[in-house]
Amino acid sequence: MLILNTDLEKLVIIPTYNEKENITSILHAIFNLNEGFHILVIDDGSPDGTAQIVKDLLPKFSGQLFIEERTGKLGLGTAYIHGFKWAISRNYQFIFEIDADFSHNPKDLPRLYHACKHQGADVAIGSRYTKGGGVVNWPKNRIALSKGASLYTRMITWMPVKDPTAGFVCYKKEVLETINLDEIRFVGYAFQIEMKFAAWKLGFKIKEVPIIFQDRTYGTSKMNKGIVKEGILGVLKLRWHSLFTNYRKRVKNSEQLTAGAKEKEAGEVLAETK
Ligand SMILES: Nc1nc2c(ncn2[C@@H]2O[C@H](COP(=O)(O)OP(=O)(O)OP(=O)(O)O)[C@@H](O)[C@H]2O)c(=O)[nH]1
Ligand SMILES: [Mg+2]
Repeated sequence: MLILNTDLEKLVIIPTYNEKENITSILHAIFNLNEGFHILVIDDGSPDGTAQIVKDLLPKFSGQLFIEERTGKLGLGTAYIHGFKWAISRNYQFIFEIDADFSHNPKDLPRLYHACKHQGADVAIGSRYTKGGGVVNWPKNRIALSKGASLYTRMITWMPVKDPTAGFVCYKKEVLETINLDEIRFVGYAFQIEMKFAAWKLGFKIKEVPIIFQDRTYGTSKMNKGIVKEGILGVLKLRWHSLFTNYRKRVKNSEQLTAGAKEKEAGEVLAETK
């Protein structure tokens, strides 16, 4: 594995499972921003050949596009953990999560970056439920599930984040280095919730940037009952651990303690700015 020592700036991680209808367009949409985003695709052996499509594009986007292939569908959470470690080892300063299915508009990536780079955020969340955010085209039952999950998470954890299940996020490298990624074990919604919860508990500043979320037009959803169940139980587990065990200690990376986060109390959620 080649490890570069120079500081690289922005890496967008896209986890994929059967996204052949979306992958080419999402890669082009991000590169066409011309904002210097690099992209790492984490493909879990998609039977529809998503990985091959990416590999065919590698020469065209040499030095900006990368792929990591895993052998089976191991889940969104572990795909991101794999990508986070990859990004840290190459010294990327800002690391983004985005879905492949255009539910998140790539044009919003620079706004998430701006929040972290210039507005004091350590974590910027592309938020559907903050002022100015929204959801279009989603079936009513999905909106109800998502809003219900947000409310439930807030009630149980007291984390003041309006869209805790959001999968459109920018993390400063320091956040991902400080969290012990091996202790994050959830896979679906619960993974997204736990990453934010861990960052907040470790004292990092979170900012919600309003975005409009769209239902996917192409390909199929990988959402299932197991993911919902994991979310419901996972949130309870987080609360339990934070009340009765030393959650901060468990989730903090003991090898890479950063002075800044070391003694902080729970982080703040920054006020919305235009
Ligand atoms: N590598 C990898 N990627 C996955 C896995 N499951 C889902 N993904 C990807 O994660 C992203 C989000 O998955 P979606 O199926 O869109 O899940 P969702 O957004 O909760 O569901 P919908 O809103 O119904 O689309 C997409 O880019 C998927 O291809 C997985 O097990 N491994
Ligand atoms: Mg989706």
